[in-house]
Amino acid sequence: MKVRRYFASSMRNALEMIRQEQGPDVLILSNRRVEGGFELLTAEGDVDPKLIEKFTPKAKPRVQEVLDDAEPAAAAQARVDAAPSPAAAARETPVGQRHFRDGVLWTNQETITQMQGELANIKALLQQQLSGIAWHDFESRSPERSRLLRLLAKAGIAPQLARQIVADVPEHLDHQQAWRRTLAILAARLRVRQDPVLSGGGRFALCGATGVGKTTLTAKLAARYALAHGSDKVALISADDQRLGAHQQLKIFGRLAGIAVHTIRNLHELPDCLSLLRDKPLLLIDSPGFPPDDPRFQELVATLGNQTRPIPTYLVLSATTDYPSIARITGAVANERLAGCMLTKLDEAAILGPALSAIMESGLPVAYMSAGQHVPDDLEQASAKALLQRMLSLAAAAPLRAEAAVIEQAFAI
Ligand SMILES: Nc1nc2c(ncn2[C@@H]2O[C@H](COP(=O)(O)OP(=O)(O)O)[C@@H](O)[C@H]2O)c(=O)[nH]1
Ligand SMILES: [Mg+2]
Repeated sequence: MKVRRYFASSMRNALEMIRQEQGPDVLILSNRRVEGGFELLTAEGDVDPKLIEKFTPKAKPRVQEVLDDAEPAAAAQARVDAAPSPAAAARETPVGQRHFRDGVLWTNQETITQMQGELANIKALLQQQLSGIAWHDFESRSPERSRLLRLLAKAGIAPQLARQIVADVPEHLDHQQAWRRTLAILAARLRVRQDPVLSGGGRFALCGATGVGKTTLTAKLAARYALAHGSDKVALISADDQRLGAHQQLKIFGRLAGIAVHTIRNLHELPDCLSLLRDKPLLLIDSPGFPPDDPRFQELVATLGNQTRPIPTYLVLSATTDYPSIARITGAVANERLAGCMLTKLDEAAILGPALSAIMESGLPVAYMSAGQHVPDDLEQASAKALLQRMLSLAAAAPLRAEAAVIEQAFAI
């Protein structure tokens, strides 16, 4: 075995030199800071097994892994820099930090990954225990509020939001009063936009994820308006160039209802189409569904909002979507100018708190809601009272009590 010495001005350069000369599979025996740079010792040729055992308990460190560990440069370089020379170690390193023993940088990726995993487990365990302790403490100090918290959790209200809501309920109220106050706070947070489309007409667009019911809702709104004012007073634009047969879906409806349907292949065609249909008292734009993190989703919403006369755009949300998914959708368009949202599939949802929580947190007013597939019958103006009543009757019918673990999330750190 041959031990080779490398010297470079920085740790990164030294590692790069080693990699170029010896390839990625090399045993690094030690590293240390010396005057003017870093010195690394590597083993070449047949390596003494005892040496391997001493320096690499699990696997051979690879240069690439060392480089990986060196990223992000600032953090890891600081660690590398902190690695003392053998002589200096005893003098300079406080006892608690002597993990770089004898100036050796432990670069074994497997060991680091294992340690990271264990630390993450300990962290999760601590967080869980602390939130449990906080919850039990809260329960003994504020029994009424904790009772309210359980009720909200059973309805599916997101734990953190539930905690904010009960914090606004005064302590001295009896249970009936406290519950009424809780519902009043929920009703105030659940904003509603009164009949924006059907009452006065105008130009509107519907956007949202795939399959939430955008096209069905577009058809329902168009049919309702046509019934009240005549089918020639409304036109539809199908901008869904993504889903197979999407244009066709709306065209068939248009033929049946006697409503004009125009299709566009991309958003560049929108301004011309809008100007063609400028005399229609109601113009509805149906759009393709995108996953929330798809840049085309934001682009679509931004394009609709950036027209010469911005088009009020409504986010269509399905009540059957779970809280993290729906919060991800509302989060993706949080910075866009949306006029509000519409909530579909209320008939299919077994719990309503998750969707309502995400809506309340987004601040988007609800304009319409639908609880069925029938065009145009299954469409109603949104009402906070009706939504909350539905949420509570679903909660009452739910077979399970809210799990303590769910409520403890309200106290998660
Ligand atoms: N149960 C129920 N189904 C709905 C509702 N709204 C839409 N749907 C159905 O959901 C499916 C997808 O609807 P669609 O309008 O094509 O969704 P889009 O991809 O967002 O345009 C269709 O089968 C609709 O009939 C609703 O309120 N309740
Ligand atoms: Mg559609």
